[in-house]
Amino acid sequence: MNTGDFDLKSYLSAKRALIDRALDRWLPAATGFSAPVKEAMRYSVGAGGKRIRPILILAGGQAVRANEHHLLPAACAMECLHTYSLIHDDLPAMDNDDLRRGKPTCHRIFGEALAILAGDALLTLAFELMTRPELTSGIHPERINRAVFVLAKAAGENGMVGGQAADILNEGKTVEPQVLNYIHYHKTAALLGASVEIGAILGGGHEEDIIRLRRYGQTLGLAFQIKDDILDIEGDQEIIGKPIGSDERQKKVTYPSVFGIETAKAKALELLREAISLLDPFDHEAEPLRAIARYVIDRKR
Ligand code: GRG
Repeated sequence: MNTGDFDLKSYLSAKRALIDRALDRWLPAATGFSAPVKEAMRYSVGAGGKRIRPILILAGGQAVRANEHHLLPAACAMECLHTYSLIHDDLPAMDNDDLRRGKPTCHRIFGEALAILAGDALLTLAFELMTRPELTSGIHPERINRAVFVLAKAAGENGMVGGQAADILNEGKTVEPQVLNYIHYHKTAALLGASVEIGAILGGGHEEDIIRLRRYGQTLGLAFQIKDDILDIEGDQEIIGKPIGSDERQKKVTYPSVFGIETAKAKALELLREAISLLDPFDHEAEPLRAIARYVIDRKR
């Protein structure tokens, strides 16, 4: 069922506020002998960002009628893990970027060593939040175990790290479409897919719902990355918060570079339709996921 009158703007701002408050509560205070690393963690997490992955955890859970309190630690864990990947991606050894989320990158403010450590600490904090006893009481241990497995697999060499490695190794090369698909699915879609799936797992969803929501998340994730490639060509630098044209400068493999911009736009729309149709068996509880799918394609940043 698609009511079409879902107020996504209010939904997103309410969920962002909820997630931001929880992140502030669970990120370590910048005190003690390692204070600067904690300050760097807080700086990068607090630099803004759409919070799309944690919101997908909440929305994936809502589709299976979850108790939202059970999902909040995992939502924050996902944002910590995502922020680690951005900090490391910006390092001189990788993209060597000066700006992220409209602000100087972590290593530009805190130096390379602390930026690496802040990324490492955010990655490990993610798994701590997923399993911290006082945050997980009320969730069946098997569900926690499964959610941690999904997160680890999507983040590691089977997922985002594998995609990032293939991306770096293929810079400047002419690649087959299968390589492009590998990069996009692993670098981006894995974590977005895992977000929806983790929401469904921790929310107590049935097996067929979990599988369907995972497929929705992966399809949406691929659309998200193609839209990201398009924004890097046609987006507004002020709105995006970093210079456009960086993919071309770094000779990255992207959908527009392999297939052309019009085919890339058509592909993104096709994926949007596919993602929304995967939600057909769900009723109004999946309305946020439907609206988020449309937002992913319409977004300006
Ligand atoms: C360093 C292991 C490692 C991985 C890096 C996230 C990533 C993988 C690279 C960043 C470069 C990039 C364009 C990746 C594709 C995924 C993506 C679009 C990330 C940006 O995510 P958004 O748009 O960012 O959700 P915000 O700032 O809104 O959170």
